Amino acid sequence: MPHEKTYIMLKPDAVKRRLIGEIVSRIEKKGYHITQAKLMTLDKTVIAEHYAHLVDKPFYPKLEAFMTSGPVFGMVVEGENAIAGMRQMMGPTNVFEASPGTIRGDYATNVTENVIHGSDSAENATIEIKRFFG
Ligand code: IDP
Ligand code: MG
Repeated sequence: MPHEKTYIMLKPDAVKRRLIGEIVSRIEKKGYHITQAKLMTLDKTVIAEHYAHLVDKPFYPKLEAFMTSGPVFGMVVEGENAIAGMRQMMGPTNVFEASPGTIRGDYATNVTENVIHGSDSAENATIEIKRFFG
């Protein structure tokens, strides 16, 4: 399995609910390394870039308001097969399909406010790490 870097972001709901420690702990216990991390408050411009595939969706205004509502905790997470491995730990986008044991399955009850973002491909991981860590 390839050694990969992925961009993981704990969304404003996770930060407000003081779940940073608990989720970071799960990522570390899995065996991944957190090699960069920071709290940041995102503006509408960067959210529109990050969610460019969703800007035309009817729920986008709600997503934009949510993602700019407070600080997020961005991380670079590294390890073997880290991109797909983190997506598996996160659970699916739709929280109602997320099994207990996944991060979304354990902590989220809302489709928009679903606690965590993770890159979905190697190409996007590179773009997102550059976007948020330069
Ligand atoms: P992902 O976060 O699992 O990669 P994406 O399709 O990239 O899923 O969607 C980005 C984010 O947009 C989701 O995590 C969620 O916060 C929000 N979102 C996606 N689909 C919906 C929807 O149908 N209704 C409301 N919010 C949505
Ligand atoms: Mg996505």
